[in-house]
Amino acid sequence: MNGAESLVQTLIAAGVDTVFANPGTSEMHFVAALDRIPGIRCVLCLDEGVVTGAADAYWRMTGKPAATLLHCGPGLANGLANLHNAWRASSGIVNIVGDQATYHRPLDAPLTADVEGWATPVSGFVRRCMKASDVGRDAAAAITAAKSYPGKIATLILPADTAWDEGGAVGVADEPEPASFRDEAVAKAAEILRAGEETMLLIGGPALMAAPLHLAAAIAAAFGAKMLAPVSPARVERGRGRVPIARVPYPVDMALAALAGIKNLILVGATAPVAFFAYPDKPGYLYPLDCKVHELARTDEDACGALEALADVLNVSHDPGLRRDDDARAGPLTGDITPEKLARSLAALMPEDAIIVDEAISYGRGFYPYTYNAPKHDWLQLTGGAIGSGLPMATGAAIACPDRRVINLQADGSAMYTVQALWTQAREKLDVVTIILSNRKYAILINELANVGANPGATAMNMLDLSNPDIDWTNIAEGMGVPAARAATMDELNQLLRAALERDGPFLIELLV
Ligand SMILES: Cc1ncc(C[n+]2csc(CCOP(=O)(O)OP(=O)(O)O)c2C)c(N)n1
Repeated sequence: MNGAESLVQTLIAAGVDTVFANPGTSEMHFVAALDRIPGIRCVLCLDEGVVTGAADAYWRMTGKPAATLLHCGPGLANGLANLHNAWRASSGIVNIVGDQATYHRPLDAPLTADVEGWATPVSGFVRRCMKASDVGRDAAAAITAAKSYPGKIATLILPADTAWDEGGAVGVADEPEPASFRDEAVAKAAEILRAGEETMLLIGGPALMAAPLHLAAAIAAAFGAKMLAPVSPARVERGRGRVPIARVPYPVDMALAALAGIKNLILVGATAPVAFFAYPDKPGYLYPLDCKVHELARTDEDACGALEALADVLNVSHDPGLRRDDDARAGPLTGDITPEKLARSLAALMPEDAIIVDEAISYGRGFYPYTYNAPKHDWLQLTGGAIGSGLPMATGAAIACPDRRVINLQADGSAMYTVQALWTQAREKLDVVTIILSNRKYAILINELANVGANPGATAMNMLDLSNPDIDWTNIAEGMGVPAARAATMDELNQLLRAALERDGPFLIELLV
């Protein structure tokens, strides 16, 4: 057995059965081992940003790490922005980077780079294999790290000779212990809630799954507390029968208003809310100056367990009786396209158990409330602000959940970063409907110019304009094997969306907004 074969066997033994790949020469023995040993689905992606974004969503939907296959430092570097988003989402990924052979590295050949230096800021684990006989052990350590709560990016650097040399041995990954929570934090949260001051629970991470969210809502209702989710959560289970939770608004003034008057902020698997950026004369923290912040569970602690314990201490029943089954699906709507109508039509037409991948940026700000009563679904978002995650995440979510429909609400500017994902969707015949919100500009940045107090002229506005030439989305999609059509009214959209959700494979709708 060579080192590469021991790597593949170690992955399979630990249940890692999907690799998102963009290989090069130094990974050829890994590629050959994946070919010889059945058990891993290999998904070719035509840019590393697609690889890493897909692996991120795969974890978010399965709680199981996928592996990546990246080529040397520059391949990793191409994937860094979506690794940043995955790191912000606390996603577990076995991030495998092939590299120069150990004895070739000192020669400083052109692709030699500081792989560790690029990997470290987004990784919870970085290790370079030094000989074939260690590859299985190192891979097992990486898998264990990737699975450790709440999920980590574990970068394993695989020099070519450690892959091709004989002497490989299969490693055994651990199933890491679940994280714990602190009893004293639970007692303190109980005390705060009982005291009856204005209190808010900020719910993040795995506590945004349906069951813990119901429990949090029951606690909040029993003690008159408010609840919010962070501005960009990794995954929320929502829709009919589930707790409708709003997010901290993105615009600073709206966020300050949402948290005004709060005396106690209890963090449940979330961090204290801060503005995305600094703006002249606006605060960075989004809660009032006299508000005390308490960590019921840090992001690396078991937030769901902490909620269970808090409910026990407070004697709160697990059924909050808060379900909104009023079936207010006011749609699909017709006429001109507006964000509200789009969200309502989506709520009316989406099937049960859909996965919404939201990189709608400015156009999607208001989608959330209009989809509370949609059939139950998952909502995945851009977590780290590094745009270009939507199409890759839709791809990874569809690989993760082949029985579910994925709907990608996708701003056009962001889509252009990783548009190659469409090709993978076509090749893998994934049930993804992409709705391109084609406003032909960087609309959010036009607002931001005003927010920072800048006074734009023609040069500035030209840098935020995506027309001249207009991007032809239907041709782009079709050129990569994804059938596509354009909609300029709600009626056209409804018709296309209905049809797209009934057919097999991917479809793209360019929505002229
Ligand atoms: C990797 C990365 N590059 C650049 C930016 C800066 N940026 C933020 S939003 C944006 C434009 C988004 O445009 P689009 O996706 O069309 O959405 P819209 O603003 O029109 O809603 C840019 C370039 C970023 N956030 N991340």
